[in-house]
Amino acid sequence: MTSPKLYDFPESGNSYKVRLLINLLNLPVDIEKMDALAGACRTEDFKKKNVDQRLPLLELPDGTRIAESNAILHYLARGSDLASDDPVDEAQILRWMFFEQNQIESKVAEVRFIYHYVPIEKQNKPFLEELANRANRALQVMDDHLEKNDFFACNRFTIADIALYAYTHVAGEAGFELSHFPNIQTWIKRVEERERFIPFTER
Ligand SMILES: N[C@@H](CCC(=O)N[C@@H](CS)C(=O)NCC(=O)O)C(=O)O
Repeated sequence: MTSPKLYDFPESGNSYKVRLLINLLNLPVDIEKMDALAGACRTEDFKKKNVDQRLPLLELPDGTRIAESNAILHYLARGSDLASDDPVDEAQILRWMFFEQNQIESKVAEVRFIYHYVPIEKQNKPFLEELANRANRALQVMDDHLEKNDFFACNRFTIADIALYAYTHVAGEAGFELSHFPNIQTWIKRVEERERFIPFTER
């Protein structure tokens, strides 16, 4: 193996982040699609690759493996203009990538997952409502930041934007009203105008 290999779950926004970065930077990465919904990463064999048994997972030519979408973005973007070597700028990028995992992935994406995959009779309505309230607050934080900034960190497009774009642009699928967040809507267009951008549906 001479190129890194991405174990990809095409329906996952976390996997999409990595595919989007690979395309934007035109990186030589082999992609192996896995059907996580059918339990493909819950096998003993896959557990040997990633103890957390989730996707995406990046495997380097020397056999080293990197789990967690944002760690993979951080690794693959190093040295490019989507990352930064400056300690303060790098911290600002990471700040928004941690926010993404804490506030967007674990709330907006969770609500979207429940809407899509949990039968309505099994949905816990009060829990879903609380999660949606918290997700709306997180979207408001993003919208407020974007009122004075075109992008999330360093005054330019970085992997922080890629991380946040993945689940934010499909928030409507989870019942969130993106028209309440006009700055997010403008930022989404800005991201989608990038050269070599690919949509979530390109799998
Ligand atoms: N924080 C992790 C989340 C990974 C994750 O939850 N992956 C899901 C898909 S979005 C998965 O592999 N689910 C399959 C399973 O749990 O069996 C990341 O950002 O990579």
